[in-house]
Amino acid sequence: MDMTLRWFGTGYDSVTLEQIRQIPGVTGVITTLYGKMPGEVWEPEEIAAMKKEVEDAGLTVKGIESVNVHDSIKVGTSERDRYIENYITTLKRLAQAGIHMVCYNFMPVFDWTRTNLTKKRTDGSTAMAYDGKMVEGLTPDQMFQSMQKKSNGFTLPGWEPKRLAHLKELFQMYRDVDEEKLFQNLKYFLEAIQPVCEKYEIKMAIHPDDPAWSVFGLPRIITNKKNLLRLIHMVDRPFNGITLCTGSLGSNPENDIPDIIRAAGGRIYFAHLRNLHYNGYHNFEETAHLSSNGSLDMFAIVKALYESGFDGPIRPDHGRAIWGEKAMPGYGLYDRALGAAYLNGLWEAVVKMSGNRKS
Ligand code: DNO
Repeated sequence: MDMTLRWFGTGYDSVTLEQIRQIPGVTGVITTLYGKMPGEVWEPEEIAAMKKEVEDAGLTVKGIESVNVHDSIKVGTSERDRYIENYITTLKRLAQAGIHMVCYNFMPVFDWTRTNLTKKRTDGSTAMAYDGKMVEGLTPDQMFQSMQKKSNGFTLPGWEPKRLAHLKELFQMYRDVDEEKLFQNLKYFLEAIQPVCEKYEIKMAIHPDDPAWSVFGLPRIITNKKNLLRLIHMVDRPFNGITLCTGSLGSNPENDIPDIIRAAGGRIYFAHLRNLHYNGYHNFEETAHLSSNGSLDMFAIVKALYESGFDGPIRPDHGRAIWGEKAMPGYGLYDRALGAAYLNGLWEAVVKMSGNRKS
């Protein structure tokens, strides 16, 4: 297991590589070329520069989050083959630079979605929250505006203003896409890229939909155990894998995360670990990482990961805003560093309890 932190790159992130390096047990970052639009080809020089910057700071690039998938691939338009070719070119170039794990998602239009980015918690910190009732009263554009307004001036991952400026067209594109069609388009994409992933040993790790249900009537498919198993089996090849995001899957209390980990049969290549508290139906708020702070049993999750043989990168996911830090919501330094320390402690405990002295 490699403990990592997500880093958006100089100019995009308030956290520096030097700070990340001082978090005990963190040896690498998960990063991206944040300015790239979905569908754009990544140039070898840009990849090399990103890698060099990370390595010069004494860290390693453990994977990419994300190489975003162009909407034409998700919708299945006549342009998709061209964009799949671009995607393949980027994958090859990443592998040639020594990067072998890529996280992506297949969510239509919106990536992760929250109705409040600064909900006050009882300890005075703020955290991100979702209330399904509020979504009912919003238009997609209002949702976009409210996410943008509360983002402390940062561009949130998956919420590229340039792409979302065309919200109407985007919704129009998806009008005939239901869950079944989306699954078929995902299959088409994975079948096209898997030969390249095998040749270059690139682990693809799909990110679950966050929250794990349909928003604004758009289909969402990476939401539960049944659909995750469908994804694995419909393109049953070793480099077709999963990002286990406990906060996304955990948004639905019916998802038993340790059970999902065991069912995934070693196809989890990346893990986002965080906790949340259920407030009711389609209503939750993020918490500190500790089990006692939220509704998820983080010990059981880490134990299941270890016992399933997981050996990929883990990153502490969204943190609260604490100690007056001004950062991208969910991605400040302090609470994620606390999360990394806690998760490292859990990992050490499960390793030693298993009788294996090496962590
Ligand atoms: C939000 C993130 C997502 C995630 C993408 C992966 O904080 O978890 O934006 O990176 O969905 O493609």
